[in-house]
Amino acid sequence: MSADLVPDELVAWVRQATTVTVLTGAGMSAESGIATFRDAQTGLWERYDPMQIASVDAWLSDPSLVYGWYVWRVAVAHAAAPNAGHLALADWARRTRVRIVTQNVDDLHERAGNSDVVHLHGELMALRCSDEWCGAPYDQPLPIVSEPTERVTPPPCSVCGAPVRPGVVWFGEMLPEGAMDTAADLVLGSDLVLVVGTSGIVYPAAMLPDLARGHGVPVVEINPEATDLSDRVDLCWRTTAARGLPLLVGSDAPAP
Ligand code: BJW
Ligand code: ZN
Repeated sequence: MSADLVPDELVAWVRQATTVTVLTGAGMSAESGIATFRDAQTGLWERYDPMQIASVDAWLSDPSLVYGWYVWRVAVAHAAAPNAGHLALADWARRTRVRIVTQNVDDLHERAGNSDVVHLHGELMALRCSDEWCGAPYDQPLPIVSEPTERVTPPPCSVCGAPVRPGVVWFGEMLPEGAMDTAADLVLGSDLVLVVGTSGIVYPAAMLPDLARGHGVPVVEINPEATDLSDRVDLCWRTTAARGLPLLVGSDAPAP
């Protein structure tokens, strides 16, 4: 199947669909220069053990290493721009009901112009107090960090003095309240679900394609590589987000 030709079956689904949900993962932002988690060589997790850094245990045992890594990632995300895939989804949303459910903690969908975005794993820019009873947001300027391993002592919360933490969801933590229920409702209320740039190994997000299919909603994977989900979708299109999505959205464009 050609990466530059939208599969016929997908064109038909896209043209018939009035409501689409797009589930995105790190591969969605790869062509914006934000490294994925698990891709060989480029993945952050080739250099750092994810369980060590993106985890509650790491936060508790070495908060300045964890905080410094996230401050660095905030700067990387700030410097990045939405790619052609993000822009195509925003364009599509101007004429079709397109809702985004993302595992990404960057804000590239919003910056591309999508307002209907559910963040399952939190948001990089939404730092907050680590005391769960306080949870006050933190909006002070962040220090400049040029290396991912530079340590930064988390500042104290201005309300209760507890350390400020990244606004993301680590393994073993609950997803933001209501996020999974909203995502499930969106998927079940769709005529088509696209799964873009995720390895499909992190739950409960990886349940959403199964939920859709179980209710007869066609699910299409857009990813240059096979994933854990590939055998559980209706169609796999082996292309990248920035190449495939503009072609797909173009196939649904109104006649001139
Ligand atoms: C391209 C491309 C291009 C490359 N174009 N594509 C049920 C069963 C089994 C386990 C569990 C379960 N329920 C819960 C668990 C435990 C755990 C879990 O899933 N573990 C698995 C590892 C087994 N889940 C949790 O703990 C979750 N919490 C929870 O369930 O709470 C309830 C609970 C609490 C306590 C006890 C029990 C239950 C929380 C999960 C939080 C995940 N957090 C992270 C870090 C976020 C912060 C941060 O950014 O630092 O989220 S981990 C990391 O993985 C991040 C991502 O959002 C997530 C998914 O990764 P993603 O997006 O798929 O990226 P990659 O790198 O894996 O894949 C990239 C893909 O892109 C590849 O396929 C490439 O081919 C492709 N690609 N270029 C398109 N240009
Ligand atoms: Zn506080």
